[in-house]
Amino acid sequence: MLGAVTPPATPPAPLPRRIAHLDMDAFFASVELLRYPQLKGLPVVIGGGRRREDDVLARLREAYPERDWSDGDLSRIPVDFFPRLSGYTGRGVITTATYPARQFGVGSAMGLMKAAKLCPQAILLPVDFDEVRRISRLFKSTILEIAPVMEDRGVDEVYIDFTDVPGGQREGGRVLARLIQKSIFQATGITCSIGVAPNKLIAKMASEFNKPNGISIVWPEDLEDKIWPLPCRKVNGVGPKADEKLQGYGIHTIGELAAREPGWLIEHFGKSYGHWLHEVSWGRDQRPVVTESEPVSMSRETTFERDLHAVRDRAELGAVFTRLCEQVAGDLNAKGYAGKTIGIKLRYDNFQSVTRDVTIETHTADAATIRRQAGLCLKRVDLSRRIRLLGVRVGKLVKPGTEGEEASGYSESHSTRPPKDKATDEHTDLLFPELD
Ligand code: DCP
Ligand code: MG
Repeated sequence: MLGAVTPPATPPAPLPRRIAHLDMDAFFASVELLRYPQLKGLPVVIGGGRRREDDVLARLREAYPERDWSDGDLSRIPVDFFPRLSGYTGRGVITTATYPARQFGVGSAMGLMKAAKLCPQAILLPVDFDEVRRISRLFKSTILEIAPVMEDRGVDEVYIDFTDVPGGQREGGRVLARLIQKSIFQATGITCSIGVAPNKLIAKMASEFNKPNGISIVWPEDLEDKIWPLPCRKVNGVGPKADEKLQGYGIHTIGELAAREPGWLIEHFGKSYGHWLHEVSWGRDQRPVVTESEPVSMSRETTFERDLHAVRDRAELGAVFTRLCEQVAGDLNAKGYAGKTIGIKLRYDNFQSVTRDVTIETHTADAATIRRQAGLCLKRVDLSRRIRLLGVRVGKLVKPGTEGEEASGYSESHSTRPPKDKATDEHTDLLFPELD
């Protein structure tokens, strides 16, 4: 017999990557249902402006002056008392809709007037950004107590690396996903959906498979069955333009994309995008879950109920402009940032957009300074046309105290309507009356 042999020390094999994507269900609408639980199960759409006070309560006090309605009474407001979509006129669009409303075919980015035709009985409520932010922070901190590697992807979604978290490998991540879902519901009262997959790319698609309040587990071997039948547009990174071009070549699904030679894709879509299309169609994505990202800019913008004119609507426009500057300053101060580049964005009645910006000597988070610089930017654009949208942005951000390092990450913006068109920068450089 040979003596006992000590096996050579080999490091344990790394666990297979399990990445989760979590997305809150009908987020802005769900936040409203916390305040008004009597609306659960009903079609509710969010859109048409920002909450200033509690509008419903104010109307209630007017209608029933003899009763003493207080904030605690919100959940007792009769359903009949809420504003309906029926008869809506204006240009608002839907920010989001509850699942019962979606059954009528209404959803994100649809005009409220069109939605009113499809579902006139839907209840229309404004967004409460403060509450949305509060719940957003709450659900993210709930996750961090359970799984420390989390990437913030915006107000209602995150990636979480399950790989090394206890329970993160059990049933492919289902056990941990269930725990997180339950904990978020206990903390916030809102449901979410989670996809767990070998990487971010597939996890992002998977979180949509079982919405609302669902969990989907995707294994590498599910590529053919679960991913290839999906339209190319489901890939995060294939936008409407790329999709149109793919369709032009008869490529409608991810499977059809995977069937193309990488060389062909590179020839038609360029080296980098073509190669990327090939990789994603085969479900490959090595991007890590990045735990910290810093905003590069903060902005606020608003679309007017009616197009405004710089001279004729000077007072109104001036007030909105000042307010936007104050809001951006508020956002900066709330998060402890200051910025050096101050810019404006305008969209004219013909949907053409222009942007202008200026970089100043020292970083600022001061509303009056932002207002002054943004006002100078405004002098550099054509103000003879009617204006549909106005926005203010502060960029080149730093966190005072964390010396010099400029942030390199995402842009944080708040819009009272979904953004989308890309700004075009024309240099008209005309001098027009100052707005004040
Ligand atoms: N949102 C917005 N403008 C958009 C899209 C979304 O202001 N163009 C807001 C409203 C949503 C929230 O962001 O409530 C989250 O966006 P989602 O796309 O995740 O949509 P929901 O959470 O509302 O619905 P779902 O259940 O499909 O995730
Ligand atoms: Mg969501």
